[in-house]
Amino acid sequence: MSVPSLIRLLFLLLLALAPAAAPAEDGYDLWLRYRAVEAEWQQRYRPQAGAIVTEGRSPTIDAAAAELERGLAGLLGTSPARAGAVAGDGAILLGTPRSSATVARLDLPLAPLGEEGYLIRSVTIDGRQATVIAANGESGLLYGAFRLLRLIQTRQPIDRLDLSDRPAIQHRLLNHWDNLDRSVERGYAGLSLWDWQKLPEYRDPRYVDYARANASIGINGTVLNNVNSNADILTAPFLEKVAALADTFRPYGIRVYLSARFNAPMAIGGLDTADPLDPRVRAWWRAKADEIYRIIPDFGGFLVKANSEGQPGPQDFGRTHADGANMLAEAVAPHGGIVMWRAFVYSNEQPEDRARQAYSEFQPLDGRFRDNVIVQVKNGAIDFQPREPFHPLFGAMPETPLAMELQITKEYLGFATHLVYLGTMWEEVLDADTFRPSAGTTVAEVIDGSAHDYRHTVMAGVANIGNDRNWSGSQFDQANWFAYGRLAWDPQLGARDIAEEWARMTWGNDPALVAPIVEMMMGSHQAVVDYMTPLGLNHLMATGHHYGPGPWVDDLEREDWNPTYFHRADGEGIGFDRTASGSDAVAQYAREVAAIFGDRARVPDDFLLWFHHVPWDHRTRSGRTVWDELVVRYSRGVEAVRAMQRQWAALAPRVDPRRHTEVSDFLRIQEREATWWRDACLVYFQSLSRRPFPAGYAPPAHDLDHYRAIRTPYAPGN
Ligand code: GCW
Repeated sequence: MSVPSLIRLLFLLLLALAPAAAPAEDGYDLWLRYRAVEAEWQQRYRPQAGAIVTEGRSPTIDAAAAELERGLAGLLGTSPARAGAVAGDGAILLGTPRSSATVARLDLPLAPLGEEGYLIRSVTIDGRQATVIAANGESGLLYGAFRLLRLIQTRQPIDRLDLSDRPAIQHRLLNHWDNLDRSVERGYAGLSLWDWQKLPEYRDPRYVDYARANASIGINGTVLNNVNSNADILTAPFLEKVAALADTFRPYGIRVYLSARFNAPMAIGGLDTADPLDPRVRAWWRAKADEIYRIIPDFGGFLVKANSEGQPGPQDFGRTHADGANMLAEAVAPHGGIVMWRAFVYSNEQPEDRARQAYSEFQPLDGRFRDNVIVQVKNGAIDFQPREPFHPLFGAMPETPLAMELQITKEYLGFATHLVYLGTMWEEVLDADTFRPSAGTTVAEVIDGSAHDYRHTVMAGVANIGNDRNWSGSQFDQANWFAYGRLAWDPQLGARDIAEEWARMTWGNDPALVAPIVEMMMGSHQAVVDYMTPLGLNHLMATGHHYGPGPWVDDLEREDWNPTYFHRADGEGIGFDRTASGSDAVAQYAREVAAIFGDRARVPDDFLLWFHHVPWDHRTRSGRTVWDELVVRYSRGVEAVRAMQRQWAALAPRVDPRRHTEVSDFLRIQEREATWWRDACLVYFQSLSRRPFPAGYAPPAHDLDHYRAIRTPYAPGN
């Protein structure tokens, strides 16, 4: 052997002996990282992880067992054997009373758990100590398996367990705004995961990881295509592709749904009308539904955006939203399907305040929908703005199940680069008191059906998922996917608890890591509101792509697309008067709520300019004038981002370098953009208020023309 090859050999030998460096993490594993627990926890957990016992088999039982195998192997470094019977101490028994005679024999209190709930208990089986994960339905086993893993991932004891859980909402769905060419409307995480061109033959293994991630947080349905939909998805070749995805997701308890284009009978069916009362149109949809259910027997149903932003709908034929929804509902009813009909409608011909239009259109239709129709309402009345008061429809349609639609993807909240945890925003809406029918009836209770005894309950989240390695476009945006799933399962959960759970699973359990991460997350939504749209301002974004500030824009074709429509600032004051002296949108809320929002002295500062037009010198609750308060809040928002930068920098020794660097770099983008937002908005508003900057606050670096001249034509997601 030559000397150089000897040196090489020695070098390789040394390398092999060096302690193995952990592979660079890129975020692909999400919150399912399953990195090894600390030695003392290994000691505690291992006795409970002797074997994984399943008496019966099925794709879902196998998926649950495989996840336990994978998780325990990573977390505990053991590979518990899969067994068909409890043979020694430490078994994890997984089964329904149907799949497992042992589970049936244990006679556990499963009745209150429904089909998807689960129970986990430390038990003794024939003298052997075991942990049983039991459920009525197999998806409950999957949820129970993920729960057990989560206990370990967050370092909770598992030796004396007695817990159970069930979802509060039946249909916990992702809505993908994915187009058939793989572009994603409002998507900031790469292309669509669905590789239509290679389906149905090629099933990207990533589809399974997608399903695992969703199952781990309880999501049980996915609408595959954009609500601005293309009728081609309903043609036979595409339905075969959809069926392949449905087959892949089924073991994970996930059903597929499709967005249906209302005029599909014309676009792909050769009819000359899509009138929902025309018998030929009804027959076409019934046949289409039959065709879908033949190949996807558990197809979930349709989601529809109709007569909204140019989409076709029943009003094109002189019919109502109820006529349109009921026709589709009739088509899927024999198969057990549902129709989710979106209430996001507004029309330019209507001089009515845009915030009022959905309520005006839908509230009078209460009780006119078939019983498998759910009306899907965004969390606020305008459009996923950084902060909106809860939508007045919640509580106002007792005879019609209402779904809540949240936007996980951050169209109006800094895209994927800004660190913004949405859990707190969603919690704020879910906890809001509708006062309908009486005080204490929260939005969450409307959505989970308890307030009005809804027959169907649905939560929908517009997905932030694409084919980026980290799935969501940034490490921290994964938290929003996670939080959405957890809240859809249980809308009463606290945003802080969810953040902590996610932080532990995603970054590690070191308290010196968890505490600052949770703190960053908990303050991040208020920060973005402050530097973009404080005090109840909204829709100040630049045109089309909604990236960056454009509060001066006043020349768009529709009045209610212009930021100036929403802020109404002039030399005298600022804000949209939605009280009785203005559009009276407050009257759409319960009397008690209207009394608060409609009163300048009682409305929270966070919603002041949403409901009121006030003079620049109006005193906010802080004691400062509205102008000074704007300056303070915009500046505070930027400062909050800088504080996050410092907090994150201090965590460098505790976080793997690749993910740490990515987050640091994104925070730099956020700091630059937050500053841009603050400066552009303040320079613009000052050109109207003509007030000086309060002491201690420096005026922006440039003049208004500078900010107005900034163009960003290639912003993603448009
Ligand atoms: O927020 C707006 C978006 C549109 C979207 C629409 C909707 C899918 O800018 O991109 O279209 O809402 O929710 O229908």
